[in-house]
Amino acid sequence: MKQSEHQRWIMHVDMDAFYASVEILDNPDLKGLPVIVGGRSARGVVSTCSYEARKFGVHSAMPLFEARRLCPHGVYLPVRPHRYAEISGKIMAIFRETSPLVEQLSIDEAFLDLTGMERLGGAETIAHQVQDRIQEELKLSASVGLAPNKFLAKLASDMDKPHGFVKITPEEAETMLAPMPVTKIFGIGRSAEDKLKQFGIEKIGQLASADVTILRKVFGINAEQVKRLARGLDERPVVNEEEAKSIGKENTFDYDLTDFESCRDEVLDLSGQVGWRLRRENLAGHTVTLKVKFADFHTITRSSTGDRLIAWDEEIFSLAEQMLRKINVKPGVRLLGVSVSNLFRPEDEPVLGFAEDERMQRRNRAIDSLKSKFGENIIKRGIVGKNK
Ligand code: TTP
Ligand code: MG
Repeated sequence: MKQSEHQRWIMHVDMDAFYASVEILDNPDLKGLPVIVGGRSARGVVSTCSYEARKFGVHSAMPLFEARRLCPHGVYLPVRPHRYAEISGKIMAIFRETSPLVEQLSIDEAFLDLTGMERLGGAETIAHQVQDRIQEELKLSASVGLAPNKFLAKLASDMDKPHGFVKITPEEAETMLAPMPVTKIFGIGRSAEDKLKQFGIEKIGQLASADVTILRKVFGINAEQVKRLARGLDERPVVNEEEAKSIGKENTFDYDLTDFESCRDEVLDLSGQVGWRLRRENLAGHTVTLKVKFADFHTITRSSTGDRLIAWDEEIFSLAEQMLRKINVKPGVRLLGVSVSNLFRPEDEPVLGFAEDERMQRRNRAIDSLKSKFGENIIKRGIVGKNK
């Protein structure tokens, strides 16, 4: 197959032991000690820990009591989300000074598109400069991956942690991927792994040369894309936040939800909140996205794009619910999110008046006026006829 038209260079940066590193930054006496950050919520799990603590087997999402058993001499600290967000802002500012195309993935990681920066020294030099600036200006350690696309760049940043710098060239990508387990491909979770195993596919190399008809049985319409990833090919662009603008709401639960009904109730409530925000800003969108974070932090998103503009609670909910129905929530859901993207600002009311159901419009308007008078929490939408 032909090589993609032009050579891109994508950088992925991921901070090392982020929360723990910030705690050590603010209290240098902790340097070199096993520092475990977590707690403060009802769940009592480890958020993250320093690399010294990882030697004892402590890791993210582990119950704190287990961490204390493995590492009784560790320094246990509560999370300070505002402080981490503040530092995260400074890191992202360095990225934005470096490239006009920055896509933040989470509090401590982002993609930067460094394509076409030869005049500024080339992608590799710039990537080193970013890593050095984080170290010198913020006194924090980051790991860097530099590669022709997002998939490889993210893989690379994780290959030599902490303070790694791994570059993958287009030529070496396929050979390097071949012996890796299929789960290294983002989106291949345990269930896909099990199904692939039934076809004798365990390594990325086998995936790359597998028959597409077999892959369709596991990945459906995404089969071709998975096969391309397995060959180290990925065309997804780095997307700036403004372009990715969406209106959404998520909710993290104190206890994992394990049944469809509870999840549906939450999705209904979230849909109402998102709908209200959309209408308040006089926006409507084409795409509804459902985000599900499971108890083990594995996160999936499902999107559904309609051909007409969506702004009413019921329409958002109906699409979100359809997507939820296809997801197995039994392993435990810790977070649900609903968002609407592909936003447009209808010029005037009639454009929004596409909904056939007059009653639905009246109901939404009535709720909106209550919410704007008394605040967002005055009404929580629920399934009619369900006993709580
Ligand atoms: P990660 O980048 O996954 O982890 P890390 O930065 O602590 O360590 P690494 O060097 O392996 O990248 O997550 C970033 C932060 O997100 C982490 O510092 C704390 C938070 N987090 C949680 O609160 N719970 C979790 O289960 C995970 C994985 C992360
Ligand atoms: Mg990190």
